[in-house]
Amino acid sequence: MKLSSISLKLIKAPLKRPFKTHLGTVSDREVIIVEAMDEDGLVGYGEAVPFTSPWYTEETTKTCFHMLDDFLIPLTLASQIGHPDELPNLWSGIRRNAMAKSALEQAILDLYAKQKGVYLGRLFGGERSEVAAGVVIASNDIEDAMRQIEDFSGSGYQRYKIKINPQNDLDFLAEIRRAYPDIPLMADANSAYTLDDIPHLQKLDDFKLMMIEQPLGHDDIVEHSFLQKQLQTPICLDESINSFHDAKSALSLQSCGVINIKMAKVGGWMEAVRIHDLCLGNDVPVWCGGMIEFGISRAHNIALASLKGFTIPGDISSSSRYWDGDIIDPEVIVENGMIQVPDKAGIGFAINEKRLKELTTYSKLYK
Ligand code: OSB
Ligand code: MG
Repeated sequence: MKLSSISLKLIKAPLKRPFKTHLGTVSDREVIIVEAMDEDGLVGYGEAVPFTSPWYTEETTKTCFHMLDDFLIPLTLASQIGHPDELPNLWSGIRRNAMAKSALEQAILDLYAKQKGVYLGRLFGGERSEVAAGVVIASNDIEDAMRQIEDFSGSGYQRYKIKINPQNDLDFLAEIRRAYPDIPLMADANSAYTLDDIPHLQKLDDFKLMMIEQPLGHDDIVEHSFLQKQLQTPICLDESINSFHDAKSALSLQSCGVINIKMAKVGGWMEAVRIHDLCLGNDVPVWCGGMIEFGISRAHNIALASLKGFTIPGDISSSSRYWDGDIIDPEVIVENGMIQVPDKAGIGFAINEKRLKELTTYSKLYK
């Protein structure tokens, strides 16, 4: 395929409201936009979504920029690849750094799909014309959380995910169930519990949760297998799934009933699709996780969620959930709990160049 230059842009914007978990608070979001250009003026877009500190993954905005700047981009520009399929092999000498790889792979795949004139989701077998939307409530105040659920319900979200920890879980869930006995509800613990909490976690079985996400250690697969056998509520793994290999281990050990696939965290489209295919073949449902993302990442997620195995509404919410003005045009809109899957070439959304420029704090071009 033709690839003539690549650019990186650092962009930054405040969140409409702070995103709070027991691990900390996110109030401002900084990501790296990757642009892959060809000689005909086509541009493919990717978005690298680590945080500015390593609270959720070991990668940060700075390490990610460094990996792209010093290793991934020079290596990729120096070797004229024939097809994006060659990227995993080309980058195999660079260990981990999944988010850096994912963003560059996204940009190159978007460019490739635009060169072919085909929608990116279709390139990987995606068939859905719309995807079900879910939303995350991340607050440490129950009244604020209840207000958010009320606000979001206007868009008809098909799944609500509430951040929990051992201090607030019973109060939060009881209050939500009192007001909304039947809404599709799940809880994300972000590793707030240990195996000592089994009797406490068993109490959560009463709340009819769709699943509990990542109750135990962020890098654990074995203890979750033990815990799953003591809980009725299915476990969903998020932090523990960083590769196809992790997913295979989790399925063999029956550590979970559901997997949250985050393309960024597993190193990009190709690894995400391998995990999807594995889960589909084993009747394990998957959903598309979120990273408090801007529109380019959202567009890639919508394309991924158009694949057959994504049967549970994920973390893909409207652009306006987090932003006063997203960088894509049109923005992602949730109506009656659904998001329309575009059918234009590549990611299927245009870039809002004006907004992108407003948010850009630094940029660098590579030829
Ligand atoms: O654990 O799923 C998580 C956001 C940032 C880091 C970790 C997580 C999340 C979310 C998704 O919960 C929020 C979203 O993108 O809407
Ligand atoms: Mg999670």
